Amino acid sequence: MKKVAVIMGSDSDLSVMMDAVEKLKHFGIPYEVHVISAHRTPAAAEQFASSAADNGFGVIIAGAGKAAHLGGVLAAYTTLPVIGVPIKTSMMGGLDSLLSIVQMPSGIPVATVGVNGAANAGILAAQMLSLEDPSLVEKLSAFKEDMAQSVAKKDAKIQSKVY
Ligand code: RP5
Repeated sequence: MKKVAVIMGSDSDLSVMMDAVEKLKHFGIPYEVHVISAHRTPAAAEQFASSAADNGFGVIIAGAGKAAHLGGVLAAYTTLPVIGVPIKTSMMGGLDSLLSIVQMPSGIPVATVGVNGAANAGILAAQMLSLEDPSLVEKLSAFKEDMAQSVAKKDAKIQSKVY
């Protein structure tokens, strides 16, 4: 199975990005986690992205905050799909990060999840890899079934409170 790269602009993003890591672990997907900054280490960003496909990666998840160019820069150097995770910020609540990631000019898409939506980035990466891996399709189906059962339990639980 191809690997997923979980890249973040700073170690201050790690607590959010661990939600993606947890999902990759859940689905049994191999991964690597690195701090690479579009602004502070641009050469490393180019090097990582331009060699990612040859190094066995199938998807890149990129988490960054503020003027969050990491996903776009990585996407510029690879044909692999890149999923951007806007990190919540103290000044604008992550709207700055969200718009920096989602408003890519035509030609270099970055699939963007919600602010701090790293869990969804992990699930989306699994769905992308599932196109080539039937075992992941089964795991994703089971995941959806578990969620449905969890909602059904919540529905049953509130019944005694509302009548
Ligand atoms: C971005 O700037 C990082 O992704 C992080 O979300 C934000 C702040 O970084 P630090 O100043 O905490 O290193 O590049």
